[in-house]
Amino acid sequence: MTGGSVTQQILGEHLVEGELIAGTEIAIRIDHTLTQDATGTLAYLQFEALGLDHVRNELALSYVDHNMLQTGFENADDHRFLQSAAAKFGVQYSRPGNGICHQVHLERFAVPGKTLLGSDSHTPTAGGMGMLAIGAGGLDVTMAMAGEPFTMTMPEIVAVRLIGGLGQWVSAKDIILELLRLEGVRGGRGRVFEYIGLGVEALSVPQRATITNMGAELGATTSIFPSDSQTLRYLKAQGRERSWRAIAAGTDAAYDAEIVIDLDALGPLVAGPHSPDNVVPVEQVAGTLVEQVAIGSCTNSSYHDLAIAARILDGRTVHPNVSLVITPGSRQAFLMAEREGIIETFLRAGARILESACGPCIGMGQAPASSSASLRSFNRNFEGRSGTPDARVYLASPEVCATSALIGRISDPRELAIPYPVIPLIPAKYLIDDTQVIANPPNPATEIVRGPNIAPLPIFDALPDRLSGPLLLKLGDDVSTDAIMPAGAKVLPLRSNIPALAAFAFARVDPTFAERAKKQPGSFIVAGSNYGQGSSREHAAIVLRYLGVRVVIAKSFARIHAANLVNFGILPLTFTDQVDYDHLASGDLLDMREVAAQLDAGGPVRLTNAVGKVLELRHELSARQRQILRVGGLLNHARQGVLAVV
Ligand code: MIC
Ligand code: SF4
Repeated sequence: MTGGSVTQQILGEHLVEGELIAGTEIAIRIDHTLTQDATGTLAYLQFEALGLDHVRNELALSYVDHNMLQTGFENADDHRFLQSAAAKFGVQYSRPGNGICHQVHLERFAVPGKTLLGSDSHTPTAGGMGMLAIGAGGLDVTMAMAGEPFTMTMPEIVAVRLIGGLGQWVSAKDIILELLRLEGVRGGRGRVFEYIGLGVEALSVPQRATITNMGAELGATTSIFPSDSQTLRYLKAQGRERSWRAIAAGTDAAYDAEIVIDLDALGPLVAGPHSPDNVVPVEQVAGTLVEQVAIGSCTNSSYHDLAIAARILDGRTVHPNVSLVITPGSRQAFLMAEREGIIETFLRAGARILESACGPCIGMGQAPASSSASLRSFNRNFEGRSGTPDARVYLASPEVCATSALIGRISDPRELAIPYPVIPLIPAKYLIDDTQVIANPPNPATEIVRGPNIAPLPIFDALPDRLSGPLLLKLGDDVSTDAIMPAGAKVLPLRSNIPALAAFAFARVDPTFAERAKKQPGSFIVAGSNYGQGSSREHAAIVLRYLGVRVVIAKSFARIHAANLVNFGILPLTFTDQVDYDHLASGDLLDMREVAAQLDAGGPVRLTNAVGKVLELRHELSARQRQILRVGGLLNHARQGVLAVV
């Protein structure tokens, strides 16, 4: 068969501009969009600001799954805002309680061969279905809903060849943890991971989705599996076989690199604090006391994940010092678990069952006890993300989590004195009930309902020709967006109120930051490699811009965050010579002249530091991005008549 890799085939079918040459700018047509509530409010405020009366892409979904703890009016107001915006613009609305966006999209909407752009970094989950699914900032998703193509740098395509088969007690989570061990959190920058080889065939769609989901932690543009008989089986079980088409890499498929993982040789793995790539075999951390175990999140909360955990817990009770919390990934998984006695098993074992939502994964409740260890089947363990600054969070498969909950220490499930539970990877038929998704034909007459916490979008000015100001903060490598703009139960309710949210920028890194920034507009930030890794939250760019930050200089940037900086008019620059990082210190006054001309010239961008030394920096901005920056951001750019479809 010819046709190139799966990635190339789907990109080729959706290509609007450019060529599929790695490192060059391409634009692709987007079929599906998804937003979640924590990024969705801004996305729909921005859509409203474009002045369009309905979404233009094939299928737009608005999920509510993050901001679910209603300790004040803010989150409920946001839900009401989202529901009314969805009704007005013709967006389907998945109600709170219906499940985590990625899990529900996989179950009920994902289609092999189509493209999906989502305002959440784990959007590539749908790659488990052979869909080309990419995470992006909310404004990029807004533009896709406006029918605009999505512009990105064509990634390299890396083949991940799976050979052999998973042994007992070894799970899909261990495959992606192994890749994180091999490649690290920067290993996926500018790359797509495409899974090939005989080891792929035995993996079910939910297993594949665990792998593509956590590909986000590699910093990858996306991850994808072929669409094959497993995909058909899954779609049939979801009553959606009509959405199936076969997509396989052609015999001529050429990849930029290949990584081989021998599944026979894999054992259970654990990522230790505070990074998803801090991966070791379970034996190395076995014995670590855990006070909390959490099974859930968009990585590992499928029906099968719940079923296997229940079989391990069946007839036993969790260790008295362990709080076991379970968040089923979707209402479908929850209902099936309830119907089949899985929920009863959990309850009898002493588990605490939460609603179908992100919950503890984003610090929306269930913050662990001070300086304790929490073991989670989730995808991220950045410092402080759990809501407890000194908690140590470990990541592992549902099998390791359930076993450890019984023993009270991180434990190897292979040492359990029970036979390996054999459970079909997917049921013959899933329980189908789409009543909690409101299909909205566009109704421009609908009034959008706004609560008092929904603030107007800030208005940003154009890029001045001289940028001079203080270096406010100098940071190290791998700074996550959780460090830039924390989430959690206290801060997330402010997501639709940028002035209030801005007070928390870098709060865990430097509590004086927001106040200092406000007083010194035109400021700079300096960071090491992979600045802005992790989430897609554009708030991590908007609040900085709101506080007057104009330039971020880093050794390198994470893809989504770099795009978000441009979208909100912050200039991302990199060091030509990495030692120049050492020539900059917090408090330095920096000066950059003739900014637009320097950017357009394409050569080094010169900046003078505190002692008059000229540093040569670089940018990787396309002509389109320079134009966006010049006018102060993508929203200004779109409103100035560049939007093709209006
Ligand atoms: C996350 O896992 O960090 C989030 C919360 O889902 C984010 C989105 C957000 O910050 O709202 C993500 O992954 O993009
Ligand atoms: Fe939600 Fe956590 Fe998944 Fe983010 S990683 S979408 S917070 S479950």
